[in-house]
This record gives sequence, C-alpha cells and structure tokens, in this order.
Amino acid sequence: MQGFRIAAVSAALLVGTMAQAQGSGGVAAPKKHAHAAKPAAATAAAPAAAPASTSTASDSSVKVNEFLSYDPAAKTVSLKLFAAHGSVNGGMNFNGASNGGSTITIPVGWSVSWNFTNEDAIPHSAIVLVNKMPLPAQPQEPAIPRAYTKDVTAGLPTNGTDQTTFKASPAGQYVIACGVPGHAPSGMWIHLDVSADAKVPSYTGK
Ligand SMILES: [Cu+2]
Repeated sequence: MQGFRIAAVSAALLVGTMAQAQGSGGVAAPKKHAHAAKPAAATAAAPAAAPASTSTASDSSVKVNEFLSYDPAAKTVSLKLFAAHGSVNGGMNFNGASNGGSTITIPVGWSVSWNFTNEDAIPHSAIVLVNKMPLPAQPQEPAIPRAYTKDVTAGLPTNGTDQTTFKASPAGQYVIACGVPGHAPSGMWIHLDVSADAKVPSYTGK
C-alpha cells in the first residue's frame, strides 16, 4: 500500500519534472524536445544537483574543538598545532597540554593536515614518533612519513608556521613531540592514536 503511494508520488514528480523540462527547452530547439521525450528528464536533473552536493561537502566539516575539525566524507582531518599555547610546562606544550596530557585520535587511513604555529619566544617544532618512553632527546625520523615540521632540530622561530599533510597509517600509538633537543624528554609531547576502531577523530584532555 505504501509502496503504491510512493510510486504514485514519484510518478507525479517525474511528470512535473518532464513538463518543466519541456517547458524550458522545448521552444528553442526541436532537438532538445526529442531528448526530453526520452527518459533524459532524469539525467537532466543531475547536473543541477551536482553543485549543491559539492557545497554540502565543504559544509559537512565537523568541528571537534578549537584545534580539530574533520570531513567525514573526505576522511580528512584539520589540526591546528600551537607550540607553547599558554604557560603550561613553561611553554613546552602543544595546544596547552604537555606530558601526554591530551590525546588526538585519528581513524587509520585518514588524511591529516596540520598547521603548526610557534607561539613561544624560543624555537619549537613538531614530529610524530612512536609512543615509546623515554622519548629520544633529539628525534631524527618521523614514525609516519611527512609527519613533521620543517627545521625539526633547530625549531621554528617565534610566530613561525609550517603546514604538512600525512596519511594516518599504520594504526598504532604515537606521540606528537617537539624535535628541538631536550624538549620531548622535558614533556613537550601529546598523544596521537591512529585507531583501527575509531569511526571519527576525537580530541580528549586539555
Ligand atoms: Cu620545543
């Protein structure tokens, strides 16, 4: 019974669409008239729908907090990473957290784009390392390709910025640490979990 009703409604809609198609395209060219007579009425609606769905894709960005947002359809994550965001741990923090005080979780395979800014008077950088204590005093290689800022060892100057994009893979427990010698062991690191179970990114802790 309900199926009937739905069929009747969509039939009515289709008739309406076809009538519109004929009304707009029919007068100008007889060729289009021939198209409209065929089931092309349905495909005619597609191009009109495409721009709408594109704009909803960008609108579908989900904001987790002031630092993290993501697009579930594109499986992309945008992370703002501030070194020395406030005075926690003498400035040796990321987004105000030190010593693993916050955890960023990313579903495995998603693409992470981070924007790094150093808000401190002294140089800092960022690099993804395996979560294995003690952290190296002078990290060299990122645990995930491209998951580090430029000038990892020297650090970026005050107000220095850097952007990088990397694929969160393989699943595992990592840290985002400062690469300037001595900073990671001094607590300048937070957790980064690349999860096979998480459906969406999250940000816990400070
Ligand atoms: Cu540092």
